[in-house]
Amino acid sequence: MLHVAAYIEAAAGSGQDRILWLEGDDLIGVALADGMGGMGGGTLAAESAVQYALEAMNEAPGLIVASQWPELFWRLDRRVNTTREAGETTLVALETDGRLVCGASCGDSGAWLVAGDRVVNLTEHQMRKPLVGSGQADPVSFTAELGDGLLLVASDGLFRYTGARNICETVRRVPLPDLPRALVDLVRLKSGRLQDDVAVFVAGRPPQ
Ligand SMILES: [Mn+2]
Repeated sequence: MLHVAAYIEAAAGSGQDRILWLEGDDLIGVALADGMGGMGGGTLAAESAVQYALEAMNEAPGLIVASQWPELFWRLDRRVNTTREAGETTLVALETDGRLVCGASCGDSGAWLVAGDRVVNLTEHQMRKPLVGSGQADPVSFTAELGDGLLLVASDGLFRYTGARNICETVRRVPLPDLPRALVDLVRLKSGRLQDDVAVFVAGRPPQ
């Protein structure tokens, strides 16, 4: 099965990115959220969204296919929307059985497949708004063949501040367990600070 690694680093005074994942015998699932809203509302929304997404993935008998993901997101959207004090959040959630990758997203957190110097942006058709927790979420689902690709799921704190070229170069150079931190270092300022929270999850085949 695939190997996975994840890392989150908060920008000063921030900290509303969350990741949860599951590693089963035949399936890997991940949910990544970037919460919006002050007074802890964004954090609560992000934490609730990834937790509810993992519950849904644990309950589902097999791979949740693309056609099933929108309904699942609408259910999560209503649950976060009715969670007291919760704000809103981006959400990208997906599962892979090692062959197919199926999932959906709301907002600007993304999922890419990285293979050599090629990337496929699985979330390219996503809607930036409305977010999960608004009660009007507009999820866009996706399906792709994993192939030999590395699966990269990250918040806009990564994708906004670096590009495919740097990401591909880092994926080629750095072993998977160290990759999330190395990707965060791509967007680190000279001062060592980050401009936004960065959450990174990767899954890929172990080296032959
Ligand atoms: Mn962000």
